[in-house]
Amino acid sequence: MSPGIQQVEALDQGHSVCVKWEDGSESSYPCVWLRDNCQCPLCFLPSAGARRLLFEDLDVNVVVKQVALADRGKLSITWPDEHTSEYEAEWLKKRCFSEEARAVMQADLFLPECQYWGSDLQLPKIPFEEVIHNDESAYKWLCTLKKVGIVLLTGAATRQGELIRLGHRIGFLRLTFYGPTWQVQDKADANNVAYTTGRLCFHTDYPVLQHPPGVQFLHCIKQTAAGGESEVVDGFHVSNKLKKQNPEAYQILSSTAVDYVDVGVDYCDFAVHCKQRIIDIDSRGQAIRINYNNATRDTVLDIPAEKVRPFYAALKEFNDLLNSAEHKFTYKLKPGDIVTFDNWRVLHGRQSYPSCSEVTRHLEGAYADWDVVMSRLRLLRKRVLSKD
Ligand code: OGA
Ligand code: NM2
Ligand code: ZN
Ligand code: ZN
Repeated sequence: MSPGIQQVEALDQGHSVCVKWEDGSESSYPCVWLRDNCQCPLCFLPSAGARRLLFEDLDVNVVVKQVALADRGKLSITWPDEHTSEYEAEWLKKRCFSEEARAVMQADLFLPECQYWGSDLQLPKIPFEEVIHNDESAYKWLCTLKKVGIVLLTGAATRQGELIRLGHRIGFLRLTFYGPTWQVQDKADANNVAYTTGRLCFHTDYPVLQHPPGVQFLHCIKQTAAGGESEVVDGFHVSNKLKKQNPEAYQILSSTAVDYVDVGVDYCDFAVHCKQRIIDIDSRGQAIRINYNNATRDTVLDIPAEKVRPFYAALKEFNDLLNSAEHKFTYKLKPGDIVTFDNWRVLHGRQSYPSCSEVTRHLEGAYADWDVVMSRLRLLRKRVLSKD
């Protein structure tokens, strides 16, 4: 239970309102924000949870005419044009502008907690059918996927279509040029290196798309006896290491726009080009997305000739760190396993396997966007936590 309001007063010549809470703390709210967020039916459409008020109709210099503590402990404001607004204590408390309160709210919305790992990874495992049928299991799956970046779902049927079911569980899958789901197997005239028996070095999928898929699912339907092992590495952990050990390489990889290309035919014909920084960073210099697939990195390299060797040297440093025994985790998918991972964070690869006239290895793959996955996670959290 959050504390009630004890007292309210206008401050700053009516430009802000100070709320004194029953627990002794205080919060100050700028009036322009209060007017902008009036919850009355003229200003807010509850059925959409959205603002009706037009920005044109907001006076950004607005001051209060009168503030009062209304019935049931609400903040009540009368504005100079006689419009009135009421704000509930709990609603205000959550939106307090203090640094601590904002940090709590942001953590609650975006779950930024990140557990780094290396070769010591304890691969989290959950039975697939539990995730499909049980909300607690699905919630645990998505929380772990967000925090650790990888979860193995076990015991799925060894036929195509299980990822479609998983897609329905979260909402919907991300359609790409390779189809709603796609079959990873050795193919004649392969339109992607993934569709051969060759080794795939550490990569993230689809950096050629402006908004690469956030989450990837790989369902093992058939596994070869020899070879075909999977490898994963925590790209955020390795990026942090690179930043410490070789700041210059980190600077180059986080600032150079690299061209990617993918031209061919699959779900439909495509000619996709995009520029991405291999280590995408936020305003604090922290890695937020790895965009690295050596196979689709374009032959076109849009940097001055004198920057080419330093770029390759930087990429070599990163690639070596990814492949160090300390960082990579190796495992082999069994039929019925579905590996689910953060394609913005975790780089994956596979060992080569013998080519054969018949199909000896078959994975079905699919993508989802983080928006859809996080949306389902928040809804499951609400349902699961309101049960107890
Ligand atoms: C892919 C891929 C992994 C595997 O299809 O992009 O990384 O184990 N496949 O075949
Ligand atoms: N597949 C597996 O970036 C890529 O080309 C990743 C995508 C073919 C859907 C491979
Ligand atoms: Zn209003
Ligand atoms: Zn891949």
